[in-house]
Amino acid sequence: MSFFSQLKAKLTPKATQPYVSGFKNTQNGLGEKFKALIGIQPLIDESLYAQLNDVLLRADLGVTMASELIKSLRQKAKAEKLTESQQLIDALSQLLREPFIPFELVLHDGLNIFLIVGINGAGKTTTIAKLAHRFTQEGKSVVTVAADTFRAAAVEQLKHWSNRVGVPCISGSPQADPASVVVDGIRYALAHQTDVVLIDTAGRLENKTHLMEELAKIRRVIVKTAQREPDHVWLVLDGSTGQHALKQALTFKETVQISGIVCTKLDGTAKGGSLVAIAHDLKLPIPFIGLGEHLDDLIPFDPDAFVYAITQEASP
Ligand SMILES: Nc1nc2c(ncn2[C@@H]2O[C@H](COP(=O)(O)OP(=O)(O)OP(=O)(O)O)[C@@H](O)[C@H]2O)c(=O)[nH]1
Ligand SMILES: [Mg+2]
Repeated sequence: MSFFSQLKAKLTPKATQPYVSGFKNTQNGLGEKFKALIGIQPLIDESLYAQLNDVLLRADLGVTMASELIKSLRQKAKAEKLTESQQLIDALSQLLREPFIPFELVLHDGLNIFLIVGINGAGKTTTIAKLAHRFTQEGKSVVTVAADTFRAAAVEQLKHWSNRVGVPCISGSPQADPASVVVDGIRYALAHQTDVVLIDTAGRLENKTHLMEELAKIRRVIVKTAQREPDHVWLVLDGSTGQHALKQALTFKETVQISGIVCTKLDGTAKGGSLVAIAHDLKLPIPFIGLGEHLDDLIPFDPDAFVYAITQEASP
């Protein structure tokens, strides 16, 4: 049974719908191109590999990931004695699925602590609003913490979203030490037996050492106040920047022990292929992706639906 047929058998139209519309542009650059190649060149030959490499690069998988995939593809073609281009593309789609680490978000009893980090404008605050909305709908109590104290507007933005969702927002005085606001937030959540605390942090560039150290400090005060590690430290990446996002992520991962990636702004991008490289290089799960600016536009990431959506045109 081909990989495509296995995917199709597993997925429902409801599960694939947001992926098919959200990743339409990525599909145009990937699945559509695969389909065209199969049409022109039904049998595998050397030039097919070069053309596939080209397609992968254009879909923003990055040079390293693309050449690794082509290498694995050659091995697979040899081992399985593949002759038709259709078979090769099917094998490639399977390889695109492999780097994704399974993830299921399970909230435990007691306080679940989420620390959200990332560079300026990646979508941290919006993601927190969307998460607060999701958890509230699941019947959980939520509190947000505005530890982005650099800009008054940042605090206002989180307060505004929290109001809309109907959850309390803990903030400090302007220019307060972000770590002290985090302590207040955790204490509040513990005192009120809240299920989820979502901590928003200021956007920072990964090359600004003192700001990265500040994140490490925030992590330490969480441990001190809550008497345990945060449950989730998620790095929010702007998916529309493709390979750029990946470079930032590596530094964040070293400084604050990131446990997962939320990739935003994937709606409309042609760079969706970068998700494969992100999963492969960072070896971290992708719990959620952002496919729009509304509260409902954060969806749990389903790697099967993703690979289906970006390659479907090439399936027989
Ligand atoms: N299209 C789209 N836009 C998004 C998505 N997520 C966030 N945005 C937009 O991206 C912009 C920046 O989002 P914020 O949530 O303010 O980003 P931030 O990381 O908190 O930014 P700073 O606090 O300045 O570091 C806003 O205009 C959001 O509406 C998404 O999934 N899709
Ligand atoms: Mg923000």
